Amino acid sequence: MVTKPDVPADDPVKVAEFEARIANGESIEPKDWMPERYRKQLIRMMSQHAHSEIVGMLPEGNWITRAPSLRRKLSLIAKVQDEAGHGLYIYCGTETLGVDRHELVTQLLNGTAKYSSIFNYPTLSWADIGVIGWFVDGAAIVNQTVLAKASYGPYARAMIRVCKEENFHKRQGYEICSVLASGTPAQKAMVQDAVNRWWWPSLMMFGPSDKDSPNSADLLRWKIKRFSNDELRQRFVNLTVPQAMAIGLTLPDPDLRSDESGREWSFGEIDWTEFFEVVAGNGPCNKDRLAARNAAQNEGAWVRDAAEAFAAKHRERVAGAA
Ligand code: BYC
Repeated sequence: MVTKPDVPADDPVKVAEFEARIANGESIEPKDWMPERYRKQLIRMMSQHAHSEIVGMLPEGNWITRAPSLRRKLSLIAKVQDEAGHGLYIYCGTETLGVDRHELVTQLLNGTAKYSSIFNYPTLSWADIGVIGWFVDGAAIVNQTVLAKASYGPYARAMIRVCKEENFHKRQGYEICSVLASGTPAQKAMVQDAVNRWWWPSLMMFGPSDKDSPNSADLLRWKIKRFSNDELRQRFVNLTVPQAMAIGLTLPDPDLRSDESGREWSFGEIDWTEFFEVVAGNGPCNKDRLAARNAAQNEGAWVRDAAEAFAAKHRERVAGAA
């Protein structure tokens, strides 16, 4: 793994004490001393995660008005609303590290922050909503169940709640897929097409392969991450292949093979050029996503102004009464 030497060194005695706490399995809390690099890594990763939840509302929100039944519409609205909650929750967690969320949101809006590559792909059919729940939330669960044991307390606690909700999301997605897969030939073709388009981008969600992951060394040493990108990707593949088989869908990888136990699946080469292009802002929907977030920010200005005016009046009233 390569490393990123971009933060000045901390007092070595304090670092040794901190690392002993980590080795001991202790939870690090906001007021505890922490190396500057630990803080920076957490702000980076948590803010990207919060942005992903917020941008992640867009591909699915696109289908709320076109859901095929009232029941599907209700569960999709609930899911998208949950993602907003996750984003706000994780922004709060990030603020415990001494950063202002406005700064983070500004970085998202001006295109200097990253968010998950997966949300730069379009949702072309109703089946995409099922596949997002099944693959994207499924991948999120694999990743975030482990993050629920991360060394930073506020992040770990946020992940416990988030994972409970992601489980519901995954089930609703898999159920949509299983209904379509056992439906008419046209429905089955629609869900197979969605699987074909979302499979490889879902594997990319876990990040670059371990040898190209500059942040993993820090994150694993400090037990923010507990498993590497490749280990979690493998876990996701092992869980998902049998689920696809159970509903009669195929995954678009001619190199998928199981070992003798039938539980460990090897898979083909990921197109890393595509991944890095999407992360660099050149995916199919990067520009649309940022435009939609900026439009929402501008259209919501009057709400923020009203809330601030209300808070100022309240402060005046309290000061007047004192
Ligand atoms: N997309 O050193 P690496 C959700 C960047 S939300 C874009 O391996 P790290 C959901 C990475 O940031 C899902 N960028 O990084 C929401 C780094 O760039 P910088 C989001 C990516 O942090 C709504 C560079 O590549 N989940 O589930 O060790 C609806 C090198 O990577 C991606 C989280 O955020 C990517 N896929 O590992 C439904 C979970 N991958 O910052 C569902 C928390 C990597 O050095 N995050 N990059 O410029 C993590 O677990 C880790 O940050 C990652 C990456 C595994 C994603």
